[in-house]
Amino acid sequence: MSARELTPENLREILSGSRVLIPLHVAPDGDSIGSALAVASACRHLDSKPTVVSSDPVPTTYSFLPGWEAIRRPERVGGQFDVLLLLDCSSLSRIGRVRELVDRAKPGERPLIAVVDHHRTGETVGDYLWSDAGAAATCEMIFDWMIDQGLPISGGVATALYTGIATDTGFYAFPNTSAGTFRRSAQLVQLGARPHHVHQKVNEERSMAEIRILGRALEKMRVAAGGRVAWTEITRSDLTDTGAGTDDTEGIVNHLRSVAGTELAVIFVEMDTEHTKVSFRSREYLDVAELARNFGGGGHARAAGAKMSGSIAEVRKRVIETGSRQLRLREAGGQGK
Ligand SMILES: [Mn+2]
Repeated sequence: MSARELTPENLREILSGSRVLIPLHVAPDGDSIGSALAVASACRHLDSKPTVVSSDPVPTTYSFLPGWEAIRRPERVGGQFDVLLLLDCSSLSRIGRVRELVDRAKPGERPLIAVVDHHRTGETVGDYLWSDAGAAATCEMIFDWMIDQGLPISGGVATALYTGIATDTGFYAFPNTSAGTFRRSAQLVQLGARPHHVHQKVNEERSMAEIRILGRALEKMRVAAGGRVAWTEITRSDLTDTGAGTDDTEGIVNHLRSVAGTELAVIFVEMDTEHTKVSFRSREYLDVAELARNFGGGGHARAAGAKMSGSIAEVRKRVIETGSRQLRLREAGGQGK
């Protein structure tokens, strides 16, 4: 089944008067949360009933966003839905346990699935798809849609959209940052987003545990492929020792990439004895979305991830070997630096 193109008018029409289920993706980030809260607000102006739901705990970092407290866990959501709106992801495997809410719908009562995403992935589900790999964030797409459709953007919604754009661009530092990113952000500031406030909340209110796990990860950092690969690993005992949770490990990988000479940075986080979470970053030329797809994951060219089966030691061996090989191939191809 191939999805039909989702136009701004379609999206309005689909949402209007509907019961809309809006899942965050697993390991929700600022873009996932920001876009979901903005669409939920738009839904209220379209006489529809939105439910924002998250399979994973929603990071408290984002609790300053209005509507954060209303995000529900799947076990607290019941009833029927007319529409399932996937934001910032395009496959049911990315919404964790929310999938069960969709799967249990009786035949004929299956919700319509619409997708709004800026990731480059081969695999997509849905009846309607709006995909724009050129957008820096899903929040950029939602902002454009709300403006196009004349939907009101309150100060709270502007803050949510601004936060998604700021976090997905590394606060306007990643290569996806464009003039359009700044233009939209400027409009969002005029509508009430406060850049300093968002930066403080997202980047300057870390817990002691988060700083301790960062220290542990940096201490354990190793290099491979003559220094072009930097990697580290976090085991369950590292988490226990520092009092950190797995969401405290988000962002550590960016520190690894900052080492001069590094093209590929990788962090391995032990979920349990048989599952390992892997995050990838690259600096200039290695397509880590492609690398992550080898392991069942995905993402962007410079930032991607995968959840893999296998002990941390097995996964590390496979990933470092494949990553180093892809780096060599890329460089032998003459398209390197
Ligand atoms: Mn995003």
